[in-house]
Amino acid sequence: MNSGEDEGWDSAELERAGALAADLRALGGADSRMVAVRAPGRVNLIGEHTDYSGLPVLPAAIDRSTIIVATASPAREIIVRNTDPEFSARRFQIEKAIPAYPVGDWANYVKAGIQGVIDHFGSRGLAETKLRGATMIVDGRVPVAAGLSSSSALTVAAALAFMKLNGLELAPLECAAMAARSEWYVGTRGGGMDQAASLMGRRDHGLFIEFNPLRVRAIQMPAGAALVVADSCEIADKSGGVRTEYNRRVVECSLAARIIARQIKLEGVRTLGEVVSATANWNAADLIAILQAAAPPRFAPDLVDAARILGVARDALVDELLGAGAMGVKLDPSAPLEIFRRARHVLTETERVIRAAALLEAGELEAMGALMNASHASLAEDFDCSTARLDRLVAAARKGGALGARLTGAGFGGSIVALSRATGVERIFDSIDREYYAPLGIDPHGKRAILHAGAGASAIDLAAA
Ligand code: NG1
Repeated sequence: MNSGEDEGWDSAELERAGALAADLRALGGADSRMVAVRAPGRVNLIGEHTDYSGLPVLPAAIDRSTIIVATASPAREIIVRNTDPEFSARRFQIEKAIPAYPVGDWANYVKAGIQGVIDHFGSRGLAETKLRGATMIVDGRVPVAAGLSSSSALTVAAALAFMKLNGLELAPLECAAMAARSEWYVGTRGGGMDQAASLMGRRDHGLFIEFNPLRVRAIQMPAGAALVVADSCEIADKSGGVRTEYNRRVVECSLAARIIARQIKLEGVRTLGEVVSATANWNAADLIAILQAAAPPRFAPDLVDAARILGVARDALVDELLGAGAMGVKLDPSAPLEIFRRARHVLTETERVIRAAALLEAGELEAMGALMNASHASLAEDFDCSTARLDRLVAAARKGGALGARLTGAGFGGSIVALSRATGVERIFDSIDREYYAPLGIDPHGKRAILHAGAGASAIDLAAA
């Protein structure tokens, strides 16, 4: 999070903020203090479905942002409007535990950001009754449901706006850790990649992000490299079936970690990341072989067999893995829990991420592209989160000369990212227009673009009058 005046803001964003401020003033009641926050979306270069295992990722913040302009209000409530008429205005009270709107409501991400601030500062002794309310206008320009993290951009922007109006500050890494957890509010057990990328982005840099503790190393994008993002226009609806699929994978990865840990006599392990950090000179092949020798490749979702193999009581395992109440994970009772293939993806992907960081640093674009291709294959075959359409789009990008292409984000729809030389972008566009968009009758305009790595979120003061 940058707080310097205009830091990270381009002129178009400052103009957007100015227009939102005028709208807010026109609504009346603008307090003497008005703030503007920008929070970017992100594209993930490589390291997919590794963050919630506490394993590294390599995304970049993008030059598409959500902006919130907000003013403090004396009432202890949040009034939030959206410039997109599809999202109607919402009003809610600031409480210790803010009740969520029905699943799928856009403003749950605003609530998530604000609840995260209430929890974080509440645990440090600041009562929520001391927090001021706000009137906010949101203007989101990160494509929605496209795998570019519009949800985290909104969560981060809401949290920062609320903090800034209340005079609260956090170091960027602390803020990223807070925001990562706050998005659990909407029911997805995500890792911290999106929020960290949105907060810690750096212009023209990829971000090698490690977890527990959160660490970020910015890596300069090689000169002459271009990142092409193309939207499959297949909606990855994170509030519907995709959430169930996503959360199931979180459970599958944790089960795999527990089984490996039991074999190699590690206590208290919950994630593959903990297995990796406790194993000197680890490599994916060895850990996968241990898993394969210890357990069948899949378990029934009732967890009876899994508990037996782990030597624990089934009820305790259910509680630990699925949680309870509204935040509890619901498993599809007809879908087995895939342990072996999920772990194979996560562990080999981790090796790819570590190599990719070194390759990006060395400007080795061909080799980096090959890793992106391998990542996509692993996501499709082992993680089962690609779709026929994503596969076609990836193939079309490669046919157009991309050095590498893969789905980006959670998958099940959404976007792909392709690595190219700047000079090769037009050929990639031609290929995906011809091979993917034209047969589907989709106008490609605005659906595929070059994205630039951009600066992380920041908040600035605006004059209220
Ligand atoms: P998107 O693509 O924003 O749904 C999700 C998670 C990430 C990460 C990726 C898969 C959230 C907010 N984001 O991203 O943490 O796990 O999937 O790599 O849950």
